[in-house]
Amino acid sequence: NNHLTTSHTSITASRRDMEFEADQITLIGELGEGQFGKVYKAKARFVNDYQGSTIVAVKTVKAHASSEVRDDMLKELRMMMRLLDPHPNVVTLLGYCTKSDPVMLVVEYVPNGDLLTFLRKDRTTRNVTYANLHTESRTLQNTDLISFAWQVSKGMCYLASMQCIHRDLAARNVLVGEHKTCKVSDFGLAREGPEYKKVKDSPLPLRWMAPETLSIDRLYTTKSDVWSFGVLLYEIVTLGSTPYPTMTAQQAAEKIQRGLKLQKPAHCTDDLYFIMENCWHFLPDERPPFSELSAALSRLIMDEK
Ligand code: ACK
Repeated sequence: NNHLTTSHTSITASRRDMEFEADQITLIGELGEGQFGKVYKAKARFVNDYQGSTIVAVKTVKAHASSEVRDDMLKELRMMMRLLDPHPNVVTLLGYCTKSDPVMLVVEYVPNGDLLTFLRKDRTTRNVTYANLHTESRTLQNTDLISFAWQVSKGMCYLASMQCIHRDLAARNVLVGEHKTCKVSDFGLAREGPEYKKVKDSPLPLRWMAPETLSIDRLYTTKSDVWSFGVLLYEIVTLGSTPYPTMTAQQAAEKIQRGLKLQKPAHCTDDLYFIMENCWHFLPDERPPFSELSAALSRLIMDEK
């Protein structure tokens, strides 16, 4: 077993050969700026015993990152290592390189960028910040949109079954692969255990957060992920609108704690809004599990056909 230790984190790999040597990885180009630092497209040799090279995505930590940021990345790594069976709707960890500085996290390359940008690209009109452009969509059909939602719910079913709370589920953290596959990504905020209390003060995705995670206790559960999933559904039907567009994030947060819910977007069907609304029950226990959301969404897909 590979064993990796820092001052705060210790990781034990149950899959062998996940540690890459730095010379097995050749960076090709930059994909963008992630939560911890740059994300690169890279070539890796010997991924999963495949004798050749495979295109991968490599996440690195900023050169001057604090030890806290480094630890967060190692936590993300530890979280991902617990997800032993690859799931088609979750970005798969292929390995890591902890001997290098910066530390590198090697994940499956997902070619079509994040879902938020993907949805917005499909709008016919530019510079629209708040409108439901569903019917003016260029190429995405209704079934595509519901399929995105269904796929994310499947990925979340898997994460929930592994006791993984994502804590930052949003369209920007879903990646789009070949054939419009959706993969849940960015476990940066993900923490182990059925419940996790937040201690640190870092920027928070307020518009996506459930009331109980905004309260002083900041209690995260799979049911707070369900709330965020409802907001993600809103992002999908509106082709990437920002939730609570007329408010600042702070204003939205205050109102969410007092019971505010997103209104039904124009062109959103009653069936789909019903699913969203269910995610926004004030009491976490009243929100459906991901398995139920998944079943409801697959019924909608059947109805479309
Ligand atoms: O929208 P994007 O192209 O998709 O820009 C962001 C950027 O890196 C910072 O997060 C991209 N990205 C992140 N993870 C991956 C991945 N596994 N495969 C491909 N692109 C990725 C993301």
